[in-house]
Amino acid sequence: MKALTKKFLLASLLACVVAECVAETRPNIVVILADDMGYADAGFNGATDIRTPNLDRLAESGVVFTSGYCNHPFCGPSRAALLAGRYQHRFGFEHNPHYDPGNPHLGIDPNEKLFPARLQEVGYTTGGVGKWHLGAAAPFNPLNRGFNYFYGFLGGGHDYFRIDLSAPLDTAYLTGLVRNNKPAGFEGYLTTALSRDAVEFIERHCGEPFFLYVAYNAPHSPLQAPAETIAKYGHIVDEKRRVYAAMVDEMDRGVGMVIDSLERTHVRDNTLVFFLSDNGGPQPMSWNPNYGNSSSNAPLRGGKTNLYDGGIRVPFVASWPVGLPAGKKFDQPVIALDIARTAVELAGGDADSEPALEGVNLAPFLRGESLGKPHDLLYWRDLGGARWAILTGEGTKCVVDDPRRAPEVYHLPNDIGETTDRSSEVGHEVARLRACWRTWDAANTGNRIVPAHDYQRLQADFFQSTATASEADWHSERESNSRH
Ligand SMILES: [Ca+2]
Repeated sequence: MKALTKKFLLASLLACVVAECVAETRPNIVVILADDMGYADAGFNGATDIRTPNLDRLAESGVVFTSGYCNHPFCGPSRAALLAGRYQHRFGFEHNPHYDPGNPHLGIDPNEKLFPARLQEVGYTTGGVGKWHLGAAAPFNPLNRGFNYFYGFLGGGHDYFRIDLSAPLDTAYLTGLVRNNKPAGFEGYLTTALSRDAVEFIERHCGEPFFLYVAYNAPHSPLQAPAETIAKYGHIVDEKRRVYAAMVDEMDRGVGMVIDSLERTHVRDNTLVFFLSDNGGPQPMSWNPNYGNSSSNAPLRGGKTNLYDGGIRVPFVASWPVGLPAGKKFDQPVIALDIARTAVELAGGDADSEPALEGVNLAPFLRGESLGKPHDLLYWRDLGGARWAILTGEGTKCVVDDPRRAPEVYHLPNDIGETTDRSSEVGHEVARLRACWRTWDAANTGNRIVPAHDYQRLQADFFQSTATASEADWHSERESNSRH
């Protein structure tokens, strides 16, 4: 037995030596996604009433994107673009899918190769933790779409303290969690449980190149946080914001757990960590003054669902100690789908096989090796193109947020709050940018995701009217047959 142990130790030692000789130079990749977090609600973006020491530590160790954008002003489509590395309209993902594990047609196009699958091809072990929201049936399951491991929930959100398996199936926020497709639960506060699982993934895979997607549902509604954390924010008068602050605080603590585990396992220096929100913070609306989570997007205009910057410009950081400068701000526009190309190219993977990734590898720009700007033009689309926006690399933005209104033009570097519409002065610019947007849109396809509320209505219509009619037909046919 002793001899065997010695043999084992010797083999382990040799394995370590060999591993040292062929030291991995490709970075590990960690993408941490917040949900509905306001642009102004991180310390590195100026928050003073909410404390985010771990996000700030991450920001100080890397690059803060002051003009970092997500691809859509709400959850599902934004995540689809992030993971596909392509504009989500290329494959018809323009709405939030309703949670329906029995519907194999409601989710991200099976022909899209998500970027973790491209990392798997070059030897990365890939894990996902948290919110999925890209379809709940088998064709859309993370394990079938490039992830070796997934722990979390497949719908668009979750209660932070409980699971209720007796709740109706479409009550996605109370579903059980899954770990590699097996039923799972969570202990305590969900954000912490997800963070703990992310840490365990890192501890299991720190000896090999890995990719980890930590998709928090925080600080998305429901507004729930541990009482003791809410108590830390007694200085915030607004009760909703007090809870929201505690949710951000808990998420920040989770980010700290993830960073600490990278340090503890000695892989922090060669791990590229992205942090961003999937869309801007939701704000009260004239027709729904209670809407929102009391987030702040200041000084941006609007919030979640808007194509003004409050809906799409988000807290956004990249940190890779051995590969990127530290303590830098990058002001030129970048977008969430850049993450996929950056990760795949740094991993030595294939970013160009069809469907090719559309983003830009940001690393050379952040190191100052590539001069100029990463993007000439960025695009957004909603409601099949009735709402749209286009942004130039210089920060001129043309936007139709309300389909009933004419395109507006803002120059963001000197009007970050989109207060002064310059469209009447620069009519030629409106025409040019609209033409550019149409050229981009020509390669898009129609939306294939039935919006959640429409989906419920269609189901209700089907069962309440169509089914009643078919039942009547069935019985009348039976009666008629029995008479013959
Ligand atoms: Ca969201």
